[in-house]
Amino acid sequence: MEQQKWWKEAVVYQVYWRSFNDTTGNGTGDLQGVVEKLDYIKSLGVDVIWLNPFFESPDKDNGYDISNYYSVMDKARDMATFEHLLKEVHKLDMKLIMDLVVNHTSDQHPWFKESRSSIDNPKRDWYIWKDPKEDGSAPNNWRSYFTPSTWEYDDKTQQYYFHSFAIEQPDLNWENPEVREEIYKMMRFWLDKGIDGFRMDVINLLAKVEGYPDVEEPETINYLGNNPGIHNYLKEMYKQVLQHYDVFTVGEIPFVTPEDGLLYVGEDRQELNTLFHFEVCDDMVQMDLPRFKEIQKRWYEGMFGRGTNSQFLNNHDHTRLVTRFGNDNEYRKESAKLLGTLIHTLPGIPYVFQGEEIGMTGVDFATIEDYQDIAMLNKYNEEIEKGRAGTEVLEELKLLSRDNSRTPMQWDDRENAGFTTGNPWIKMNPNYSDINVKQALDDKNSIFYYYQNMISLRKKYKVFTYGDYQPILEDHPAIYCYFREYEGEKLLVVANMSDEENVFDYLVDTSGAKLLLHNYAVENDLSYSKLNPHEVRVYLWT
Ligand code: TEU
Repeated sequence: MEQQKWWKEAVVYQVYWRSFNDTTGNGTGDLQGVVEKLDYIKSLGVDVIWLNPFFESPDKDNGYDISNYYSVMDKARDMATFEHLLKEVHKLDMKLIMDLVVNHTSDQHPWFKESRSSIDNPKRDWYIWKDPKEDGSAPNNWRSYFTPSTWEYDDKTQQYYFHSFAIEQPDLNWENPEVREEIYKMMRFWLDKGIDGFRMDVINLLAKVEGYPDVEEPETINYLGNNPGIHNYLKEMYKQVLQHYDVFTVGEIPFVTPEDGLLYVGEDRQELNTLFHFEVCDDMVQMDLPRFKEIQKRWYEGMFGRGTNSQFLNNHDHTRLVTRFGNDNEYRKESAKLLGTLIHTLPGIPYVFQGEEIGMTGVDFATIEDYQDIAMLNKYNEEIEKGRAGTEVLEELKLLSRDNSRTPMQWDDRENAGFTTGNPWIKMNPNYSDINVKQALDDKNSIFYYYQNMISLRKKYKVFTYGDYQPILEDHPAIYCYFREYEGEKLLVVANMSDEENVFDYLVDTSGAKLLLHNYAVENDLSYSKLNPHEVRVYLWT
């Protein structure tokens, strides 16, 4: 019988604070802005807030380039405000997890400044330095997430340093025990302040491929992570830090199969509690239902009862779900409710990205100048340097641009949607006059109230959390349908993921069941009935 844990029954709300609520008028959200919206977050029924990085940083990659782990970025405000936020979160009986970004630091971090100052500096080995090849070129042909090469040459010491992301984000050398001890000390500093856990940034990139050999296909970048030695580091981190606190950890774990995934979160592994895998968000550009079903089934079979998965379809790196995986136009509300229902009824811990609960959409800025994300701008420049036309490259990069989910939160229809009285750090999505929290709270049929009700049902019935997973109509190209069962509770989820009507050609007696959730008025019995475009229904037998 699966062990019950508080975090297994949690629903997590992700707050990208710089785009959430600005209380100073400087155009960037801040931690005080989160404090002022805690009642709103609480009213949704969520349990845990995941706060993106707010540490001191030159902000080249929106805080994922940290220059001081012990202080709060001015834009976010200060340590006192963070401590106040944490206290207020706990007062509302919620929990707060923060981002742990320890695969790399900023190149402005004093550790790196020391490391690059000279070959024999005591901190040289805190980062990864290699000599050039005989012809002066980079040590190997690896590509990084954000640049054509993972290597940046340093004129002063005539060596290359390694970076899995931007050149401003040099990777720490986790082989060095001093580095690991320093990170564990930092983790204890924040845990002793009372935080409830960590979302761990690309945590399976810490171990590198021995010898850094050239690879056949640099474009895949999967050589960056899931390498031998990673589990030694995570076991040590658990032993040295995590086991001493009642905390929740979720690892961002790219490039893994369910079997690999279990090595990170298996209940007997003493490493992490849960993970984000990226078979959907990294590898499936738009909704491909047969593939989505296959991924969900394989991860369920690979993990169920032994490790805990997560369910998400967007975050600060991945385009808003209704735009990428649904229909953000004529069926925006229905589609948003349907996709939300999948996230909250499929096996795993559900994540809500700020604005998802009101059906915010991706954005279509006119020019490259409107985009801010270093990953997109780097890719744009790389393609331009190849001689390609700007307009063509821009169109190509728009759908998956990370800025799609980073436009400011839409609170109401005032100027700048009530996000700021200043000039927003990134342009607003012009549809905020129609799509905003005020409008959603005034509409009893809104996506907000659907999410609120769904989350309360998830709290009431344990089958949502601990139920098994029995897919049916597995070959249907447009209808996604599955049962979940747990201790006498049985759920049936039926979703028509198409702009067209589809017939539910399957016999199921729903007479004894309760219709828990639906996004259309239901006039007919389910069996062999016509489902409307993007219609979803959830039935429960007890
Ligand atoms: O993201 C890593 C990243 O690039 C994700 O977009 C990707 O989907 C995932 O790793 C699977 O490959 C993290 C942060 O979320 C992102 O914002 C940072 O830019 C990046 O790490 C570097 O810290």
